[in-house]
Amino acid sequence: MKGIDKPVYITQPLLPDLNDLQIEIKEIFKSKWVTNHGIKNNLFEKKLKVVLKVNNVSVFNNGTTALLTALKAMNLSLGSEVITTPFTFPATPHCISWNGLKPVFCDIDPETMTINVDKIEELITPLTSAILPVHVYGFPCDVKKINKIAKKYDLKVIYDCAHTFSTEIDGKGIGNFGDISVFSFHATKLFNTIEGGCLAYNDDNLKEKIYNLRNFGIKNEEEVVDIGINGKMNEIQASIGLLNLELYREEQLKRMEIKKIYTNELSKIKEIKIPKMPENTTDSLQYFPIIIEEDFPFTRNQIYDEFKKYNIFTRKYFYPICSDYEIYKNLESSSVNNLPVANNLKNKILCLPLYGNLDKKSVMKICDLFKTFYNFNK
Ligand code: T4K
Repeated sequence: MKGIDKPVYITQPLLPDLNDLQIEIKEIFKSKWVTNHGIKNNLFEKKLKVVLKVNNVSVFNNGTTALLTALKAMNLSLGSEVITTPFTFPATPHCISWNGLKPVFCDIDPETMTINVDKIEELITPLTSAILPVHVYGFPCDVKKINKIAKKYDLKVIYDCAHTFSTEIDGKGIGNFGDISVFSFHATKLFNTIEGGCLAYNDDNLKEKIYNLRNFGIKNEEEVVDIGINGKMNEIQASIGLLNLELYREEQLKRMEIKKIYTNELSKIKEIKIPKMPENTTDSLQYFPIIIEEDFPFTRNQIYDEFKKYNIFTRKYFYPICSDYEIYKNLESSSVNNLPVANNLKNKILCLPLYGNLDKKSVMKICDLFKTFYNFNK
């Protein structure tokens, strides 16, 4: 079978029309106010509140500084433990560690691939201060159960919503669960500002604290009241956000069509499992992960390598898992015995290309290649 002429990557950034961006940039240049809580930032936050259906939004220069700040804003005791998932991007446990806290890895649910809520309580110790679950690939965590556990043990909940822009559970924005939620607007995300992110939270009392933390802890010209960071989004990033807010819905519709083709074609192969979104949840369409079962003729790694020969670049998100990293592997919670599901899934998971501009011919090519691999020995 012939390969594809141009490389097909896991994603392609959603970019606004260059002429529209030029108009925005002209305005910014004219104003001479290019960063530090400018007009575009304020407008962007206002619009995001509506889209995310939350009371407060604070934008950041990337998702990682937003997550660092979210943890800092929770006032967790230094050295305390934060229960999280190993099945995530390194930023999640790294932000815990950068705050002088200890990540404690909890296994994942085999269906949703998010933190296994039935395993959280056994990891709680007198040192536990928070839970940091991740709505991985867009699949929501069991927010009700997490809330119940948090209440019972008086723990803070910080949600990593990097993959769930615009997701709703029973019509409620995904940023409404837990104490605070973190979104990433990186170029690889459905909705992006090239680099960027935000915090969403309903507690109005957090607003001033987060505002200060995002800007070195500066309250005013003569008072520095907190150990802050430089997390500010610049005005060009905010402009891209404003323009992309007009475009992301259409991008989602296009992705939905691609997902339909993948699902129709690949569900014919029973050795390929396609995780299902719960009925009460809208899909952000951030990623399209599939699970290559053991009885498929090719392993996940073989498929990944084969695709490369055809100019198709799938991704093994998330392999290795965070508990495999040299820096975390000696933690007690990193033992394979503690994380059997995550350790099994890391060798079977494969994310397929998903972006609006991906042409149907390439999608069919990917599906046909799977069928060729499947029939290889037949
Ligand atoms: N929490 C979670 C659960 C996350 O997934 C992430 C980020 C974060 C927190 C932290 O948020 P940020 O601080 O990043 O806002 C990418 C992204 O860099 C990262 O944002 C994302 N998660 C992660 C899942 O994916 P890589 O190492 O896979 O990126 P890279 O450079 O290999 O890009 C992937 C593909 O995307 C490329 O092969 C081609 C395409 N691409 C990429 C870029 C940057 C483009 O077509 N154009 C581009 O400009 O991490």
